Amino acid sequence: MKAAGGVLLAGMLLVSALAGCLEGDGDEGLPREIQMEGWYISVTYAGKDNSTRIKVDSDPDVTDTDGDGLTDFEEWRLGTNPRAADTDGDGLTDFEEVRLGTDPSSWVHDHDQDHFNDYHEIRYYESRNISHETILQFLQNEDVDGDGVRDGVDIDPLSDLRIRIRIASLHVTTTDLDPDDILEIQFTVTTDGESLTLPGTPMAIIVGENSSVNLTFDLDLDDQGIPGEYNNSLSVTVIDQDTKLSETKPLDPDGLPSMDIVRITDKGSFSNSQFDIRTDCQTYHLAGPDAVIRFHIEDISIPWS
Ligand SMILES: [Ca+2]
Ligand SMILES: [Ca+2]
Ligand SMILES: [Ca+2]
Ligand SMILES: [Ca+2]
Repeated sequence: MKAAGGVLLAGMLLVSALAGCLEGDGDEGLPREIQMEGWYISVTYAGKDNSTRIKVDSDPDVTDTDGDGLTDFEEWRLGTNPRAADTDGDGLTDFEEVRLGTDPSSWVHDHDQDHFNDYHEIRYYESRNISHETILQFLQNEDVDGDGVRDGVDIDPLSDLRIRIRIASLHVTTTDLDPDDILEIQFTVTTDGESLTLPGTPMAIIVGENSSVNLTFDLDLDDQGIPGEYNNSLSVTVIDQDTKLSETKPLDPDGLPSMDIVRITDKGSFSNSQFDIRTDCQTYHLAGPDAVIRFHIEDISIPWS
C-alpha cells in the first residue's frame, strides 16, 4: 500500500512537470488563466477606417499559438491576436511588422513613406508575381526602379518607362503641290507636355515619292501617375518647315498661313492622350489628307534590378 502510494505520488509529480514544460518558456509571463480566459485587443483591419475591439485567447499548452514567431506572451504585450499570424490582415505577419517597426494591429502604415500604403504596395507587387521576400525589401525602398519617382506616385513602380520610335517612311501625297517639289520636313514628338524635335531633321522629302526616313530615337516617358494606370500622352507631328504646303491653303483670320502641318491623320497629327505602353507599342501606318506615314513604337523600359 505504501509502495503503491509512492508510485502514485511520483506519477503525479511527473504529470505536473510535463504540464510545466508544455506551457513553454515564452509563456512564462502569461498566466494559464489569462490565456484561457482571454483578453481584449483593438484592431484596424485592412481596408477599414475604424478599429474593432475583439476578445482573443491563446493555447496555454503552446508557446506560440499561431506560429508567427511571436510568443503568446509577446502578443499579449503587443496587443496582437495570438491566434492570427497577420492580426490586421495587411499581408505582413505580426512578426514581420515588429521587425519592420510598423503597427501589427493596424493596416494604416507606409513604412518607406513613398505614398504607397504597405497593404496596397504588397497587393500591387503580388499581382506582378513578386515573391514575398522581395516584397519585404521593396517595402523598405521608396523608389524600387530607381527612376526618381516614388513607388506610390509611379505609373509603373517596377520599371522606368521608355519608348523607341522609328519613323520608317513618309509619302507626301498631296495634290496641292507639284510632284518632285521638295519639302523640308521636321518631325516633332510631344509626350506629357514636353516636345522634342527629332535630330537629323529637317530633311528633304520629294513630293509624290515614298521616301525612306529611318529615324530612330528614344524617349523617357514621364512615370508620374497612379500605379498601374498607364496613360501617358504621345503625339507625332510632321511639320513642313518652309511652309510650302500652307501657301496652297487659305490664310488664318490673322493673315498668317493656316497650316504648316503635314496632315498624316484627319486631325493633322497622330495623337494618343491615353498611351498605354503595354498595348500601344506597335507599327502605325497612317494616311492623312497630305501624306502617308509609317512608324514603329517599341517598349524599351528599364526594369528594376
Ligand atoms: Ca504568435
Ligand atoms: Ca499584419
Ligand atoms: Ca510604402
Ligand atoms: Ca520609381
